[in-house]
Amino acid sequence: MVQGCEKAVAQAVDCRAPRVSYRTMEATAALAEPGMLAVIGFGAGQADRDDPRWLTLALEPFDAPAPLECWEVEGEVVAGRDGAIRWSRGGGWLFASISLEETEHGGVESTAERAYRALAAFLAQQPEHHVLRVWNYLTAINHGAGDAERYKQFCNGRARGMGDAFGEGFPAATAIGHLDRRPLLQVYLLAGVQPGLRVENPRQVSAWRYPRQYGPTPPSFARAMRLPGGDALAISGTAAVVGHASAHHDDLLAQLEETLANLEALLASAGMPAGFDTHSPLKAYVRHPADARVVRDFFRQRLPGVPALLLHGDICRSELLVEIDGWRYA
Ligand code: 3EB
Repeated sequence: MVQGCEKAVAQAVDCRAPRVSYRTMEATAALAEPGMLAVIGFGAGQADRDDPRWLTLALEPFDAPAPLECWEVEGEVVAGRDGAIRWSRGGGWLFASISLEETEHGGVESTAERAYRALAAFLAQQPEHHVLRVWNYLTAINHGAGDAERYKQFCNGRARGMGDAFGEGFPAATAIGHLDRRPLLQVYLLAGVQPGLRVENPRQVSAWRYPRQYGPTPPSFARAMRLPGGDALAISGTAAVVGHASAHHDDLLAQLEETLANLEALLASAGMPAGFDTHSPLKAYVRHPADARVVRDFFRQRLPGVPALLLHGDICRSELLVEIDGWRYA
């Protein structure tokens, strides 16, 4: 196993980025496919499984049946557990996930710190220790006023837990509220044997430079990450934020257009081909279920052919109605 990783290090420039796709199939069949690094299921309808490559997220999909998200790599995949962390590796890439109940760790801030400390300690031991992309899903993200809002507490704990493992700069990220009643924090990530290239959006203030009004700890993420090898862009959660301000309060269509403008600016800034295609899977997190139809129509009209997964989720600022993240392959 270690030998395989060293080989991956030597060949990393040629490493093909994991390919992410949405597929309607059985989890057992997906997990049996060669090179399957991770399979993600959405919503309460998904059963738990022993396989560390399997992750069920507490985000309800608007589609039935919902597809699975599949991450495929070139090369042999091995998987295991390390304490609360479930991991898999293959082809120079590492998938790691951790799900913690807040009730066992004393609130969202200390749970976030715990989760990131555990991930950082684990990553420090791995050849694939360059964190490229992180997803965070937490309960009741907008609950609480001012600095006591749970998202802001999450940002405090995340920053404290990150430590040196994230010292080379922040990864691309998403942070979304799920509606499961359990106070559950789910964090998962993609890391690699080589660092990626951080990308910022010229239309937006970098999140780590947000002014104080957004909380005591600015959010720790890059707007996007070009994966080592250059053939894939991991796009962070992107919303109708211009400069540092939320645009178009209470106007869903205007927020969608602004979000798309942000996504296009990000592609240009990353040196990726313009536009999204049939291999560029995107997720839309939609705050109000009644808005899902409008979001679906927007994708059909403005992003035709793009695989889109719509999930019920709360965006980290209560005035934002929708957020989009995903992948663009060169
Ligand atoms: C924004 O632009 C919207 O805290 O990890 C987007 C992506 C957002 C990631 C995070 C937050 C995060 O600020 C919110």
